[in-house]
Amino acid sequence: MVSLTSNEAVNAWVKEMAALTKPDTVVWIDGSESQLDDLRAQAMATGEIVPLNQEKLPNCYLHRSAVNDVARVEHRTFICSRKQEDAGPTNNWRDPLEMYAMLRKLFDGSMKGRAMYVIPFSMAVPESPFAKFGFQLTDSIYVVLSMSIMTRAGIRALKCLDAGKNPSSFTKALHSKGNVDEENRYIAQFPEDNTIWSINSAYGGNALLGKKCFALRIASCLGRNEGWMAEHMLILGIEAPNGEVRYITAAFPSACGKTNLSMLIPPEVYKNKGYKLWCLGDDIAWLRVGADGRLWAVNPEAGFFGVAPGTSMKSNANATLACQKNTVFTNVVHNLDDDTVWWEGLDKNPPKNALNWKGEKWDSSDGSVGAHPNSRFTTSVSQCPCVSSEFESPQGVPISAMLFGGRRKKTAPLVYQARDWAHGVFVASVMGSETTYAAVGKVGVVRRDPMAMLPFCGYNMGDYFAHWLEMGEKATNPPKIFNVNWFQTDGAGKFIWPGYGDNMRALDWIIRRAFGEVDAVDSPIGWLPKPEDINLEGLNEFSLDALKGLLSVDKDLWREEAKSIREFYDTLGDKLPEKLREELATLEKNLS
Ligand code: OXD
Ligand code: MN
Repeated sequence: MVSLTSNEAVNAWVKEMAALTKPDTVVWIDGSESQLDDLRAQAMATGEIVPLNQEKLPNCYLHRSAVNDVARVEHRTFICSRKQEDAGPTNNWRDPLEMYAMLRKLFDGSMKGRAMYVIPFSMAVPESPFAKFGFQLTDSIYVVLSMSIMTRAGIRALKCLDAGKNPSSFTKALHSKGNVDEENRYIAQFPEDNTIWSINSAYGGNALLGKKCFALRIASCLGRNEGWMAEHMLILGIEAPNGEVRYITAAFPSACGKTNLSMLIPPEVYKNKGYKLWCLGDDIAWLRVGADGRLWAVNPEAGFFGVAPGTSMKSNANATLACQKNTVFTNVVHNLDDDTVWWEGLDKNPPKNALNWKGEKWDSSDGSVGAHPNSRFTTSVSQCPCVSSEFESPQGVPISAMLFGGRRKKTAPLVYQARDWAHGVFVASVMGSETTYAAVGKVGVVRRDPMAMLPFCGYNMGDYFAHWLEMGEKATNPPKIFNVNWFQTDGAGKFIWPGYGDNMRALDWIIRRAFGEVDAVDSPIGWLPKPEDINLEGLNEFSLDALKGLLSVDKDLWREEAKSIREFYDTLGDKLPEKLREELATLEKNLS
């Protein structure tokens, strides 16, 4: 097919990549439903996607990935900057020339017998000043269908790039599923070339290159150079009964409930008073300083790539309702009785006549799981019942508070506020989460995951912290920074805080605090709420004493914490900003 653009830089690159990968045909994706329908028909014919019950789940499909290709592969993900120190100690690094040379061999002829799809896409609304454009080349229809949900793909993006100030500036994202060979799987980012090469995986985070590879790893580098930020954050609007909406972001490591918090349904007492919550995004935020000195955020994505297991009408009704149509499910259970889908935690009735995520006959009687723990739904943000009216707003929304946090059985209180921006950067930079059985390795040890960006920061972590500190200088009215922890447990290992919708009670304090409408008490680690300022109305089984426990600071545990923070900082070398060392020294002094 002929190119959809006269943009010479784009055409020359597509031609070069086609000469390397040698597809039978090159197909440009225009973003039309009719073209996507054709592709779905082709993918159904080969079994790449399976149609679901079109009455119960209109335009929904099931895809099964290769059994060896079910998750992001951090150990095979590389930052290929010319200097190793620019990738820093937290990233795998390869010399770009060596990496290109090695990958060229793998890409050589990798698309033979297949079509190469050229997907023009925009991260953020294409007309927005935040927008960044890219092209993904791929030999996977699943990837085309998913990218069409997750990004603004097609002619609209192409036209905005071509009409813009810099039509030769775009991200070059090359993807081939190759033969899905684990041993030769590479996810390589070349920040200095605005380029991503990914081969031998067709799984979301490795293959939908607009997401982690572009909107976080490459974008974090663009943001550093251009003075903005790309962060692993949800964006949420909290509407008060008077109609005023205040916006927050929250960064938690994977598997700590970002998607659930971004679509939270407030408890009855709040609903009855007229509070409403509006979702703008569940995973990524791009932030810029506005003319008013505040930080403004957009979600660069157009879709959710959410974890299915545990998602239900009880835990997250909004996500469950969002994926009732126009959704691609990956690696969930296929209920053969009515061609619907199921996963652990959806309800208590696993289907009897079903296929598990591998496509094997399955009925749960042997105790095995049916859906892969990392199975996913890919669906449009616009289908979320609580989508914000500002979701498509080109300038984004002004952020009043930023939340950080992980899973901590003890140590971290339910919520506390950093004293100022630099202290907030410190708190975020040492954010930790206890590992769970979901990941290989020792369970219950604290993994430091600065700003939840450990696997996603495209450059040296020390430079990244310095960029955060600079952004706080540029913003005259930056958001207030808070740390939250929903996961403290009692002696029996049971969660103390009810979590889910009741997290609204902490958000309520945070948002009032961000506007100076409520007091706080100083402590060695930052400002804590007065227990009586957290609204417990309607929470009958939860006592003020329990809340007091959740808001206490155990100095012994924190002295241990400070030691572990020092060890972590020592791994970052001399790029660690002096300001953060001072913040650590202040914490140590406060605890002595
Ligand atoms: C994700 C992740 O898939 O953080 O969003 O792993
Ligand atoms: Mn994520």
